[in-house]
Amino acid sequence: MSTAHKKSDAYQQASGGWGSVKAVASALVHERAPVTTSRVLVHQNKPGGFMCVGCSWAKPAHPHPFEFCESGAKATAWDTTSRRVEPEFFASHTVSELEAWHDHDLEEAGRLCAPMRWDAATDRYVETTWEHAFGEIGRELRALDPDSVVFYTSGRASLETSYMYQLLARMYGTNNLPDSSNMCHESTSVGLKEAIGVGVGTITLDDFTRTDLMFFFGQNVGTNSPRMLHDLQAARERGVPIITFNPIREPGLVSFVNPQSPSQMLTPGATQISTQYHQVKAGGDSAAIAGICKAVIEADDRAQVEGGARIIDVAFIEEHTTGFDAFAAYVRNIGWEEIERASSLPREALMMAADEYMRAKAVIAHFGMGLTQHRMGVQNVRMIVNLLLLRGNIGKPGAGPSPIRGHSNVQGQRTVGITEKPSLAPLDKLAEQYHFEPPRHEGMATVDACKGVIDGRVRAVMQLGGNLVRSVPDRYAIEPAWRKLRLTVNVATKLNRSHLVHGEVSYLLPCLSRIEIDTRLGKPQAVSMEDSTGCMHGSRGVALPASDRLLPEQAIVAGIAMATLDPSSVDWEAWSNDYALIRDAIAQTYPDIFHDFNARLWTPGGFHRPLPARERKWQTKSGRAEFLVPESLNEDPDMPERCPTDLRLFTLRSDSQFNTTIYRLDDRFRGISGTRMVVLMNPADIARQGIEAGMSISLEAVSPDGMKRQVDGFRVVSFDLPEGCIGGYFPECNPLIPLSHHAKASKVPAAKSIPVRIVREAALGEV
Ligand SMILES: Nc1nc2c(c(=O)[nH]1)N[C@H]1C(S)=C(S)[C@@H](COP(=O)(O)OP(=O)(O)OC[C@H]3O[C@@H](n4cnc5c(=O)[nH]c(N)nc54)[C@H](O)[C@@H]3O)O[C@H]1N2
Ligand SMILES: Nc1nc2c(c(=O)[nH]1)N[C@H]1C(S)=C(S)[C@@H](COP(=O)(O)OP(=O)(O)OC[C@H]3O[C@@H](n4cnc5c(=O)[nH]c(N)nc54)[C@H](O)[C@@H]3O)O[C@H]1N2
Ligand SMILES: [Mo]
Repeated sequence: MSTAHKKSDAYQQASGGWGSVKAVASALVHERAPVTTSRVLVHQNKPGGFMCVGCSWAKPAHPHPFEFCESGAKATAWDTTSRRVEPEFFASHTVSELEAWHDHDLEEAGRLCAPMRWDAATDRYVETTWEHAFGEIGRELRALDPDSVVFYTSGRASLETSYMYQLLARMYGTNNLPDSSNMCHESTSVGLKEAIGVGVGTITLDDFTRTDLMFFFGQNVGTNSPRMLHDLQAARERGVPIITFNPIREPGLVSFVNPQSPSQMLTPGATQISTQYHQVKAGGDSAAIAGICKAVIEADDRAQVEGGARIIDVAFIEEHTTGFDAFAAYVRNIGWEEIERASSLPREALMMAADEYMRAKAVIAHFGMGLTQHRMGVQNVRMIVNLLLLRGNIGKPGAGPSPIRGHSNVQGQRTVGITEKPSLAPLDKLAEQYHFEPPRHEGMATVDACKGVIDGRVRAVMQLGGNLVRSVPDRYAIEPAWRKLRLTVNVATKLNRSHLVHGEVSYLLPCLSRIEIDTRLGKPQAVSMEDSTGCMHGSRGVALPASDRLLPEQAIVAGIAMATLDPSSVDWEAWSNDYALIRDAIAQTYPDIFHDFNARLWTPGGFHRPLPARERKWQTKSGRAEFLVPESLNEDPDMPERCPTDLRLFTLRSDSQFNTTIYRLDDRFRGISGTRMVVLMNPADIARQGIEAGMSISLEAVSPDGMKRQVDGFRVVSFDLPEGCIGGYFPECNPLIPLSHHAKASKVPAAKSIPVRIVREAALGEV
């Protein structure tokens, strides 16, 4: 399975353990986090406390004494920092001057404290009042065509804020409601919806105790959802095998030391996480899964000939699915050479995975960005469903697809109407509840919004969180276009690049973090979110607000709504002062999911949304679960013939970042320190390119449109990954992704398979 070359300083220990405890402590010290931060951490993910701002992994009904992980603790420390960006900070730095700062330094400057308006005469953000800010934003919005305005949400905002925000956009007149999901698990939302009738995973934490095999495709649990390691560890202790597909041997997927288990901390007792580890080529998952399915179908064919017990679940397939015959014929037909070439895995490895699969009675398939951020991202998700359907692994205890979501409420935002697709929002219901005619035409997803900014159709961008100029593709085209916008409004906690690349009129509106105490008219308020397993949780802040001039997101959305919309049937002001009223409104719009919302808000472990697929009810076009014949096993079938030295770049997160927020330049687990300007390469590729480890190179995108996309100053690092694909960091590599290079159907930028070539510095000099 791929080469065994190991970088000398790569992390050789299990994830978690003392390294993790040390990293938490140093994050607290580094942030000069007040003593209270360590007290704050005790309430993280606890009933009655706050839900972590890190990832969206499930929160158990009976939490561990410290229900947080290294990443979550860093995220908390980052928000509860003692550093402040007061108006004086902006008085002493022009925006042009701040543009020269490193992204890390911008955020590290501290929490934003007061509403600010950009002043063209001095090129500075100057303090303003909330009243003035809402008034001008309202006037600007009223003067614009609603379809030229984009309302972006990064997946952190609560269910309450998100519901208000989509209502504001629709009452204003647009479905332009892209969110971070458009760059993330939208391939899942599209693929699962088509295949099984719900766009989300079907498992809950309870299924972990009943499963007897788990697959892990393209997700880096050790850094991106580490609390899940507890659940994986418990399953491993019951003897449940875990089969992982990932181009890189991620330490968190190899083994784990539980920092909360004294016996594991004091003895060398790491739990082995993956029992099989397959270093699939980036973009090779459809092929790998096709190989496993082929082995299963052929074993079943043999069983029929020999009169043995059937391998596939015949009764389930007959009663619940459609498209099986065509899919079975397809996998019987494809050759192993094609599967091996497209996955970079030998047949024996896939047979080994298939053998384990055929033995297991209840199987969960976890997956992340390694699957969704590809041209064939939706197909990859459908292939997971194909695999599960073969043995009836959906809608029974211990089994099902498990997309591991990113931002802490990204799934919930979609649930309460943040979507550009009118078919996914209950427009009739909204019309009836609020007496207005919602727009019925499709709005812009994130890549459409970016295209709109470039071609001038978009005139204003509101960002409820996020850092779009860094997180989207094609930065070199995006930034100059962004500066031509009429209006940019950023609701944020910390300063980032998107606040500096601004429109003619620009506002920076600082909000409370979910970790902070939110009191309205003397009454403490709580918010809510949905985790990756479809459970809804209440969350109450415990830390003192960073400044007395902050407003909660709910009040900011209400302020903009009141200044923009004609008097409406919504009492925005009442909502912004009592979030229980917003929950009542949500319950009225979505009674199946949110009935008795306020009464159920603090259900231990959250209350679960009904998911028809869990009950084997399929809300698909055919009324059954649907097998799909894949279009192609190649990661990018439309890409014209490539030159043999071209490579496929996949972009990664380090253990010291949260998306565009970079905490530190190190990546402890992968043994990289002091810089993120690296490219991870197989030694054979290094030799083939005629370069050497340690050398500085440039990367150039192989662009379909002939536009030049290049990034410079990347150091070559020899690394254990399959030939033909290379790794680099997000967002440093984003200028290389053409905006058009996205998943078919879901439009998720194909950030895990960017066609690139290496440009040597010498060659650069010659140009
Ligand atoms: N600490 C921390 N936590 C986070 C985040 C963060 O930035 N920092 N971000 C949050 C967000 S928004 C999200 S979406 C999630 C993201 O969490 P993940 O889904 O884990 O996303 P990535 O870190 O982008 O990388 C995914 C993994 O896929 C592998 N991979 C790359 N290409 C392929 C491929 O073609 N096939 C397969 N099988 N594997 C591949 C990579 O080696 C990597 O291990 O994490 C969330 N949690
Ligand atoms: N190349 C490449 N590109 C990618 C990815 C990749 O793997 N590779 N991943 C994609 C994915 S999965 C995602 S989710 C996107 C993320 O893209 P975005 O949503 O654009 O970015 P974030 O970095 O999550 O947003 C960070 C900012 O949010 C603000 N913020 C933090 N907390 C709060 C809060 O409580 N309220 C408000 N209002 N603001 C807050 C802070 O100001 C912070 O600077 O990036 C995508 N881009
Ligand atoms: Mo994400």
